[in-house]
Amino acid sequence: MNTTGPSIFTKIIDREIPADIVFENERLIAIRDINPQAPLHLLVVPKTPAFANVTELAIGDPGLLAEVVATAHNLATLHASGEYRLVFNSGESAGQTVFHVHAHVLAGNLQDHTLA
Ligand code: IU
Repeated sequence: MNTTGPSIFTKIIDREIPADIVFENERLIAIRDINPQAPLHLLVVPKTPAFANVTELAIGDPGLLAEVVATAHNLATLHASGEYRLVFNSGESAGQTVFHVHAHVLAGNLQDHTLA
């Protein structure tokens, strides 16, 4: 649970700060990462702030996690070849900086890239 006020993603969902939004429905939003680590680097973000990381999401709403994965596939197909890497940083020591669950969707010539 987020106890430090609205996350950067909630502010994007609420249109309080700008983002390049590539997909949105009632439950999810997808944006281009402002600091791309691959030719295609999207973030798929559940709108609810209830889950800080993928473990909480998997336990609390597995259907929503499945929707994140399906959306990642659809967007990688629309914006790249359809092949993609899905990354969930979980915890500060793993590189997580925003504690509102989000999937990194990376695509395009990733052979030389380390994990995002
Ligand atoms: P992380 O897994 O919590 O480290 O991912 C957070 C991502 O959010 C990171 O890749 C940032 O570049 C990205 N991001 C963004 O796309 N737009 C923003 O306004 C901010 C961060 I702040």
